[in-house]
Amino acid sequence: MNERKKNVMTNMRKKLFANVMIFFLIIFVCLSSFNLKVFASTNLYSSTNSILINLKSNSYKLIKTDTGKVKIEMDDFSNGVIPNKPALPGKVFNVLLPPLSTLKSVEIINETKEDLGYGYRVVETPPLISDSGPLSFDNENEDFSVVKTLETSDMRKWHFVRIRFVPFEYTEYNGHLVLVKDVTLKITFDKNNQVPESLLKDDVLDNFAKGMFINYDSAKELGYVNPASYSKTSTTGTSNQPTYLILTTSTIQTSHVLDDFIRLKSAFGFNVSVVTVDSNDIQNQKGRDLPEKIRNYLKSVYIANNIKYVLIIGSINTIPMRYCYPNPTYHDNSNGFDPEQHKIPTDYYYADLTGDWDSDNDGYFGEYGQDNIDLTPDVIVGRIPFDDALTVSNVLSRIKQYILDTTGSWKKKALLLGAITNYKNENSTGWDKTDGAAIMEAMWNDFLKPNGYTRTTMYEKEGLSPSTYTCDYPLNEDNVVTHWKNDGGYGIVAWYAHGLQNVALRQIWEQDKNNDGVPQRDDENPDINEMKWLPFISVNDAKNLDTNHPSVVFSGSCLNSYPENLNNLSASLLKYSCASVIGSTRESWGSAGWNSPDYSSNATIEYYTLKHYASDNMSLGDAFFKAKVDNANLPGTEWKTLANTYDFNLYGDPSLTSGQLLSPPVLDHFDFSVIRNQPVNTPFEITITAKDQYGNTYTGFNSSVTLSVNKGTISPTVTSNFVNGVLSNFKVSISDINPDVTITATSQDGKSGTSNSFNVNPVITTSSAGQGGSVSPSGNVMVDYGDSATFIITPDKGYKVSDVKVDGVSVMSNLIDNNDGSYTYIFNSVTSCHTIEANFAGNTCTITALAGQGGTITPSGTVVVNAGTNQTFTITPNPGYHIDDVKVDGVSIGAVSTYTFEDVVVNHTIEASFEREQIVIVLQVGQTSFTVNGSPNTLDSPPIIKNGRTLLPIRPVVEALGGTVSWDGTE
Ligand SMILES: [Ca+2]
Ligand SMILES: [Ca+2]
Ligand SMILES: [Ca+2]
Ligand SMILES: [Ca+2]
Repeated sequence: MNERKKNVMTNMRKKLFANVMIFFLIIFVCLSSFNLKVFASTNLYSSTNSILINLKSNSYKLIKTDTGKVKIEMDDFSNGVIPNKPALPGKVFNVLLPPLSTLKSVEIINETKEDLGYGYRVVETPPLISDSGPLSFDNENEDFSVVKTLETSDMRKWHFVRIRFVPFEYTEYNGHLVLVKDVTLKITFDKNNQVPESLLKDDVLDNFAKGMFINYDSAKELGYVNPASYSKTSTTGTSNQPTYLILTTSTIQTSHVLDDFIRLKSAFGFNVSVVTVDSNDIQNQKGRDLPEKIRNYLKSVYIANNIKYVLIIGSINTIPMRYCYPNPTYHDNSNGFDPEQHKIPTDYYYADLTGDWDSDNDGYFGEYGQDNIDLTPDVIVGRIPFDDALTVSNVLSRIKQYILDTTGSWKKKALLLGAITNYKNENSTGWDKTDGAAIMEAMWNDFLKPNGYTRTTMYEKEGLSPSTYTCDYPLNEDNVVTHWKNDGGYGIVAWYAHGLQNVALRQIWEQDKNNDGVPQRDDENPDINEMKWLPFISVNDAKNLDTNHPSVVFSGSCLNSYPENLNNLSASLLKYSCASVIGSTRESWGSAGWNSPDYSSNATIEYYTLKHYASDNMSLGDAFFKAKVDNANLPGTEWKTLANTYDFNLYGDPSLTSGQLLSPPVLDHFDFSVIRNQPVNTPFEITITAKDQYGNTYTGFNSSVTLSVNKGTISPTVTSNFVNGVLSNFKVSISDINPDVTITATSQDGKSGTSNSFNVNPVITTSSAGQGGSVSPSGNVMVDYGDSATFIITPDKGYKVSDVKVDGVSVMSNLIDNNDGSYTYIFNSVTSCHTIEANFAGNTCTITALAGQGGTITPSGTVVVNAGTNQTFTITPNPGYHIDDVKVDGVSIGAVSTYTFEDVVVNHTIEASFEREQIVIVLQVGQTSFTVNGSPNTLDSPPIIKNGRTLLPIRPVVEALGGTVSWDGTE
C-alpha cells in the first residue's frame, strides 16, 4: 500500500464506513458428521510430578476442490490453524495441572500414525484480510508441530496448560500426508505445596471448569479438593454464597438507587457489597493509574471475599476501562491504521485477575505475544455505563423487571436479524459471502429451537445478491422497530451486521455498475462503489421499543458499544428499553463465510454466549465469559482473537438470568416513605409499603402492623389495615424528644421494616401578654434537637418591652438590646420544650409648656404625652397684650396662637412670650369725639384749654387705656 493510499484509508476510516468490520477468511465445506466425540483420556503416573495425556484425532474427510486441491475436514476440529499456510485441522486442549504448580515440560512419548500417501495439495488457510487488503501478519515463527504448548492459564484455583493438537503431518513439496491418530504426552511439573486452603476451597467458577479440561475427572488426584467435601461451617448460612460486588462512585452509592437492587440480588442468594472508586480500599492500592488500582483491589479480595460478579456502575469517565493493544505494532498509525481502532477499551482487564497485562512493562497493555494476559476470567464483569443516579435507577428497575417477569413466553422469543457483511468475491478478493442469516440459522437450529424458543427472522432481501435464507420479514429499520415494539416482547434480540457508534448497518449490493459480476466496494469513489448502506437499528429507535419486555441484546457489530460516546447504540438501548446489551467497543473481527462456531470470530462469541444463556442455564455474564473462553480456545489464536476478547463487553447485570424465580413472592419486609424531623407530640403522616423478597410491593398484605420506636413512645401502636400492601398517610405522634429516632413496623408473623432516622424535636411556644408588640418567630416553633433558637421581641410604636419571661422567669437581664427598641433572646442547645412570653408597656414623653408675662399657654407646665400621639397647645395673650413669639425646642416659630406637636416620640419644650399693646388716643380741644387706636369714641365733655392748660375728662381716657374710674364716697 503506498503512502497516499494509506492516508486515504486513514481518512476514510474517519468517515461513515471507517469503522466497519474487518474479516479473515476461513474456507468451510459442510460435511456430515460422524459424531465421534472422544478426544482424549488421562492416566496418572504414580509419580505425582507428571501426568500422561492422550490426545485423539477424530473422524475426517478429504474433499477434492475444483482446483484439484484437497480440503481436510475433521469433526470438532477447526481448520485454519495458521493463515496463509496449508489448512490443517487443529484443536486446543486444556490440560489441568495441580494448583499453583509450575509446568516443566511437555513431551510426546508415543504417537500412532497412519501414512496417507503422497501427492496431496492441501488448500491454504485464507489470509487474514481487512477492507484494505491482506494484512501482513508475522507468522514466520508459526509451525505445524503436531503438539504445540501454548501457555499456562489460571481461573481462580484452576491451573492448566493450553495445548494445540494438529493431527496431520504434511510435507508440502511432495504432498506427503500422515494422519496422527493419537498422541500421548507426558507433562511434567513442580507441585506447589503451599496452596492456601482458601484457594482450594474456592468453588465460585466450578461451573466453568466442567467440560473445560480433558482431565477434569482427575482433579482430585492432582490436588484439587471437591468443595462438597468441605462441611459448610457457616452459622449464618450465607458465608458460602458468592459475593456480588458493586463497584461505583460515591454519588451513586449515597443516592440509595442501589437499595432495591441489593435486596433483589440478596434474594437470589448473593452477598452483596459495594465499594466506591474514591474509597481508601481502592485509592490506597498500588498502581500506575485508577484501572490498575481497581484491579489490584479486586486481586486482593476476590478469593477471600468469594467474589463472583463485579457490576461496575459508572461511565468510563469515572471508572475507566483499560485500553489494550492486542496488536503490539499498532501503537500508532505507522501501519496506515487508525490507532484509535487498535486501542481497545475493555472491562476484561477486571475479569482476568491472574494474568500480567503488561508483562513487558512498556505501558501498552494486553499485547499479543508480549504481555502475559490470561484468557480465562476469574470474576464475571458487567457495567452500567452511566454516572447519574436517575439513569442508573431506571436501568436497575428494568433489569429487575426482566428478572422478575414470569408472565407469558416472551423471554423465549428471539428476534434474529441477519445482515450481509461482505459479498462473495467482493472486490475480487475471493472471499466467501458472509450472511448474518447463516449465524442466526445456526443459533436457531443448534440451541434456540431445541430449547423451546420461537423466533422472528429478518434477513437481507434487497440488492443483487440477497440472502438465500427465507425469513419472516425483510430486514429494514421499519420492520425491526415495529416488531420489536409491538410483538409482545423478545427475550433475546441478536444481530450480525456492520456497525458504527450509533447504528447497525445493512450493506446492500445495489447495482453492478461495470457489469463484471464482481461486487465493488469503494467507500471513497462513488463512481466505482456499488454498495448502499442503510441502518436497521439506531440510537433514535432506542426509545421506541417495548419497554415492558426489556430484551437481552447481542450486537454482533463493530463499535456499537463505543464507550467514549456515552450515547452509543448499546448504552442507548440499555438506557431506554433493554435489560442488558453485549456489544463491541471498537472494530471486531469476523471470518468471511462463517458458518460454524469452530472458527474463531466475533460471530463465534455471539453464538456461544447465546447458546450458554439459552440452553446451559447460565447467567448472561457466565455465558458471555464462557463464550470468550470457548473462542480463545479455538486454534488460530492471534491478535485479532484478543481484539475480539477485549472488544465485546457486557452492559448490564452480569448475573442476569432468564430463569424462574427461586420462590414465589412472600411478605419480606416493610418500607417507609422518608420521614422528616417532627415536633414532639404532634401528629404526622407516614406511608408504609409491604415488600416481597425481590423488593416489589407485596400486594397480598392487607393486615395491620405493630409500630414501635427505638426511643420514646409512639401512638397509636397498631396501624389500621393495609390496602393492597400499602398503608397511606397514617398519622402517628411521638411523645419524647430525641435525636435519631426510627419507627419499626412489625407484622404478626414477625416480618419488619424500619424507617430512616429522624429527630423528634422540642417546641418553643411563644406568647405576648396583651398588646404593644410581638415575638418573632411566633406560635409553636420547632427547634432541631440540640440547635439554638433566636427570638426577637419588638414593641409596637409607642410601646416598650416591659418584661420577657422564659419558662415563667424574667430574663430581662439576658436580653440583647438591639438599640432600636427591640431585643433578642437566644436559646442555646435546645433539647426540651420551652415558653417565651413578652410584655409591653406604653411609652410617654413630656412637653414643657411655659408662658411669659401677658398671656397664657394651655395646657401648661409639664405635659405628659403618649408617645406617637399629637399634642396641641393654645397661646392666649391677656388684654392689652399680644403674642410676641413662640419657641419650640428653643427655636422661634413666630407668633402663633396654636401649635401642635405631631407623633411625639421625644421630649419637647414650648415657650410663649407676650408684649403690651400701645394705645393712641386722639382728642381735639373743643370736640367731644375722639379716637382710640383709630376707633371713634365720644367724650362727655370736650377737652378745654383753661389757664394755659389742657383739661381732659378722665373717665373715657382711663377706660380707653383698659382701666376704670369710680368714686369712693367715703374719701
Ligand atoms: Ca505491554
Ligand atoms: Ca510491547
Ligand atoms: Ca485468569
Ligand atoms: Ca461490479
